[in-house]
Amino acid sequence: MSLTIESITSWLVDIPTIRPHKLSMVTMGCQTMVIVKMRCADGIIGWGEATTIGGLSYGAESPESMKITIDRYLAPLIIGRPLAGVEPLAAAMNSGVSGNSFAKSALETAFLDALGKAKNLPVSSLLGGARQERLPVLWTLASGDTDKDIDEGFRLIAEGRHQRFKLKIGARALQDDLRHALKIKAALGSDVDVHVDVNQAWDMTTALRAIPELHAGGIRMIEQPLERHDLRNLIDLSQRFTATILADEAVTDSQSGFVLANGGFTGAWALKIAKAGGPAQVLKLAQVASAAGIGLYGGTMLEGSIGTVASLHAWSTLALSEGTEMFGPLLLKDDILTHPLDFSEGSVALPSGPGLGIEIDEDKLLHYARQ
Ligand code: MUC
Ligand code: MG
Repeated sequence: MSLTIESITSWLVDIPTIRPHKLSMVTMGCQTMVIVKMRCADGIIGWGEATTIGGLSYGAESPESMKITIDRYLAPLIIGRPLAGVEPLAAAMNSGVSGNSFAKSALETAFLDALGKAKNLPVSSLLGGARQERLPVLWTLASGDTDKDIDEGFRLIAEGRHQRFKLKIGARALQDDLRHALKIKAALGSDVDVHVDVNQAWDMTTALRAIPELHAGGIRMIEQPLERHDLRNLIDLSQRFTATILADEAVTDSQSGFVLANGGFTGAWALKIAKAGGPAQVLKLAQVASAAGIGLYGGTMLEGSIGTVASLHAWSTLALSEGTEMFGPLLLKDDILTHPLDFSEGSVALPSGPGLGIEIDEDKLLHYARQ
């Protein structure tokens, strides 16, 4: 069987968030997803998604640049190629386009979806096989208001939806951030795991002051406290404190992971398919982590359902010491799937059908697509 890729179409899809989502560098009121449809021979369709956070505030690719990269540069490199393994696809994309891992991730996802449908296998089987059918999912409390965050946390616990939370800090003065995080942790209680994500907002002096206070207040894990290139100090923090240091912006793919591991980093890594170039590429970073004894966390770029499911297929093949944050679709007011994902009791079910195992509502996709 030699099915080929026949065409690639992409759309910019804007869906509002259910409430403002406040990070250290941006407040989001809407998420923009680049949705990719890959048509292959025999009518097989693969879907993919490239998504970032806050335009250009998180990464070096904007939604608009991802669409142009896909349409003008990546699609011509892969149209006409066979639906075979992902490595020749990655080699073809890398031969003509450097960087741009977010755009490449959408195409690797669409390719895996199509290949899985052609072989009647779920994407997790193409990636090594699922070890788990449900994955744990935390929720981020990031309304920007301490009391609203506490109410939201209690509501989600009462509804049985999440038992674990992440807080976004770094936008305010340190004392205000400490008060905010410690008040939420104290209110939710000792049974509820809470970690903070600083999104690069601190320098080393601030981190040395803040981490012991947060840890003493029961906050077990500190995500990306320092600027992404400050690897020397990130390694130092990971060795100095018993609180787990979770690297996010500082670790993207297997090469950057190797540099951190080789330097003696001892914490955990937030894996994201977009940072690595796709669900297959990110597993190379996971291999570096397991060889180096570094913990793993299934990270989100606040993707919609396609990017979330693509990540879940990859995470299902791993032992994730720190769980996942794959709640992206729940932050959005609407979904482009015909059947939304099954989130309950602090977990999400891995779809089991061929490919990604999801069906797209194309009318809804076109409704939210930019003209
Ligand atoms: C990030 O930096 O981790 C993931 C969850 C969330 O609330 O924000 C993102 C980005
Ligand atoms: Mg983060």
